[in-house]
Amino acid sequence: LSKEYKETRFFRENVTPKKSYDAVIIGGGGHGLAAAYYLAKDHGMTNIAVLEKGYLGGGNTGRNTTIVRSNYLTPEGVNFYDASVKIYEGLSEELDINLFYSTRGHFTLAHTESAMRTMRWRAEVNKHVGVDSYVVGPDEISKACPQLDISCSGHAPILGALYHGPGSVARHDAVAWGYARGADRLGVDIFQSTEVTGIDIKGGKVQGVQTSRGYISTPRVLSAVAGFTPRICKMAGIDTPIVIHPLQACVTEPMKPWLDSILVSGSLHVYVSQSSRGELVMGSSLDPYEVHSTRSSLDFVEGLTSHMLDMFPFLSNVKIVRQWGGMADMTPDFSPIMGKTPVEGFYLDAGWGTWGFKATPISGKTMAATIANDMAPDLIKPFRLSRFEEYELTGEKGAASVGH
Ligand code: FAD
Ligand code: PYC
Repeated sequence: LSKEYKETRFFRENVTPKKSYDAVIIGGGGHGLAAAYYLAKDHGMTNIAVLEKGYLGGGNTGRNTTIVRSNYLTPEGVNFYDASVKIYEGLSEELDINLFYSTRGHFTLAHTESAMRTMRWRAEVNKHVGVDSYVVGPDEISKACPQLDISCSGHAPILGALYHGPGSVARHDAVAWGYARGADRLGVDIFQSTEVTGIDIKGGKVQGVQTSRGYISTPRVLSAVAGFTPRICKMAGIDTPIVIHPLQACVTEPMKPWLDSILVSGSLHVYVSQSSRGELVMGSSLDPYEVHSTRSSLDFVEGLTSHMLDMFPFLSNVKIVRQWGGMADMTPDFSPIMGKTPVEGFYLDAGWGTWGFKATPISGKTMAATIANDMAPDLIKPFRLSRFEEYELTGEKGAASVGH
C-alpha cells in the first residue's frame, strides 16, 4: 500500500469531486459500495465516484437485522442468494476485515398445516438446486433451542420448521466499511454528505448528475438507494412498481450467549437471533402503511414483545434498549429489480425491501458486470425491470421472513 493509504485509518477523504467519472454510483450503502469494489476489482474500472447523501451504511445497510440465507422458494431466487452466501463465507478474508460472519442455522417455524406445506415446498426446491434445507419436527427444534416453548404458551403450537444450516448473521456496518475500504484502495472516490439532486439525460442517454457539490459528467449512473428509489427514478423519468413501507427492529440489553440459532415465526410475526455482543436482535412485520419515514413506534415493540414472550416466557424481565426503523422498497413479487433501464447508461439496483442485506456481495458483483458490459448476467435476468409488463414475476412472498 502507498503512504497515502497507510496513513489513513479506513479510507481517503476526498475533498473535491472530479468534473467527470466513467461511472457514478448513487448510494453509499452496502450495494453501492460493493458495486464500486467489483467494478474496480473485476473490471479494472477505477475512475468511479460513490455519492452518499448521509454517511456510509447509514441507510438500510446499518438498520437491518443481518440475516443471511438462501432458503428461497423459486429456483431463480435460491441460485441467486446461494451465490451471495458463498461470497459471504470468504468475505472477511477477502476484504481483510472481521465481518463477524457467524453461521448459526436458521429455523423457519411452522404453526399450521398450510405453513408446513410451504416449508416442504421450499425444502424440495432448495435441495433440487443443491442448497442445504430440510423439514424438521418439534423434537429437533427443541434439541437446537431448549429454551423455546414449543406450545408458544398454548397460542400457536409449533408443528415443525424448515431448517437451513447455512443461515448466518454478520456485522452489517462492517460489510459497508469493508467494501468502502476495498474500493478506496483500488482507486474509487467516495464522497459522504453529497446528495444527487438531478440526473441529466439527453436523447435518452445519461450525461451526468447534479449534486449538492456541483455537476459531475458521466455516461453511466447506478442507482443503489433502496428506500429512496422512487425519488431517484423520478429524476430519470422511470416508473417502477416499488412502494415504501417502514420496517422496524429492536435489540435487548446484552445477555450471556444462549441462543445459537436464528428463529423466524411467520405466524407470530417475530424473528430473533443473538448478536456477538449478546443482544437479542428482533424484528416483526412491515408497517401496514406506505410512508417514507424511519420513525419507530411503541405499537411495534408492544406487539413484538408479546409474541416473543409466547415463545420465550423467561425473557419477561429483559429490557429493550434500542429500536429503529428503515424504509423498505417493496416490489409486488418480493424480488429485487436489477439491471438496465429504458434510459441508456442508467442502471437500477433496487426493490431490496426486507431481504437485501444477504444479497449485498452478489448484487455488487452482478451490477458491476452489468455496468462494465452494458449487459446483465444471466443470474439476474429474472429480476429485470421489464418483468412486470411481461407478466413474468419471480414470486418470493412465501420465503420472506417478515410478515406482510
Ligand atoms: P441502503 O443501505 O439503504 O443504502 C442506500 C443509500 O443511498 C443510503 O445510505 C442513502 O442515504 C443513499 N441515498 C439515497 N438518496 C440519495 C441521493 N439522492 N444522493 C446520494 N445518496 C443517496 N435484509 C436481509 O437480507 N436480512 C435481514 O435480516 C434484513 N433485515 C432488515 C431489517 C430492517 C429493520 C430493515 C429496514 C431492512 C432489513 N433488510 C434485511 C433489508 C436490507 O437492509 C436492505 O435491503 C439492504 O440493506 C439495502 O442495501 P442498499 O445498499 O441497497 O441500501
Ligand atoms: O430476509 O431473512 C430475511 C430477513 C429477516 C428479517 C428481515 N429480513
